[in-house]
Amino acid sequence: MTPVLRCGTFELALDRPRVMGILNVTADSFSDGGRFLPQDRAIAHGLALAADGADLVDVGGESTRPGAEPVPEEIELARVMPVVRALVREGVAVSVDTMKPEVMRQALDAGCAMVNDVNAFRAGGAIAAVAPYGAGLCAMHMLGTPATMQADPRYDDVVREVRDYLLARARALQEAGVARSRIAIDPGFGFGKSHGHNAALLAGLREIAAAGYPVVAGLSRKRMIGEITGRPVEGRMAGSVAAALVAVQNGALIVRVHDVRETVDALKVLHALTPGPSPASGRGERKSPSPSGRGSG
Ligand code: HH2
Repeated sequence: MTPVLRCGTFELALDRPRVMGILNVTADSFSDGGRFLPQDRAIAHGLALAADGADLVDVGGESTRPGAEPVPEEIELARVMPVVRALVREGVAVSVDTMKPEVMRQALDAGCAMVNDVNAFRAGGAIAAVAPYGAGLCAMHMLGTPATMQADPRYDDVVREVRDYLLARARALQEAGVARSRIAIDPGFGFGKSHGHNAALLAGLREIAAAGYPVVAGLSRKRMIGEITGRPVEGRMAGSVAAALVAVQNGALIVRVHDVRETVDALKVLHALTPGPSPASGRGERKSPSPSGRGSG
């Protein structure tokens, strides 16, 4: 049977790698800060990502780049909610990238298909906010906070420590009644990791995937790509596409990317020319609609 990630009214069949398109409605994101702050532009870009083949469009209103300052809840809500509502209305499978329980709750009430939390639902009330809905949940590993995480990250065994942390967070969600089929995990490339840590995690991704939860990998345009290629953020597309392919070959089932069309094409070529995973294209299939996105949990 094909494994699926249950995402509210959508089901992502994981018989092939899936693509999550990044939509930052922020003033200061590292690669596109300010670009999609005007809401009409953000909505148009979200629709374009979906048309390019994004299975999920991940809407975030707070940058988590190293050194970023937290954004007040009202500002984050004002940034993301109109965009979330507009994209949901257009039938897009929307993910909300937030650490805040109230943003999670409002986005889920608006019909969000997934909550993507770089803080792995550690905020007080976060698990209680998401558990009653049927949406997908992505729990990511981060050492420290965005303000401090790159100061001097240290691990004894980065792959084992990140895997154990993610499994503990998945367990905490399941203990609150969240179905296993709703949970994805993400090692959090660049979140409290040196270049060596990121490289070790990419090489060891299969060990993390072996736990049985779908693995999300976000390498797009990140510093690691810049360090390898010597390119500034705006010149990292090819490097990012290559990194997405490596992640998929190492067991990632969802890649979080800025350049959706190029990544979808690359995954199609990977599939066509090598045995292994099927190409990523098209959108998540909608199952019988339940308008509020609430489900059995
Ligand atoms: N990376 C970023 C933000 N959210 N979520 C997951 N699951 N995995 C990631 O690797 C990840 C994430 C940071 O990238 P970006 O959104 O492009 O930048 P910023 O945080 O500056 O908005």
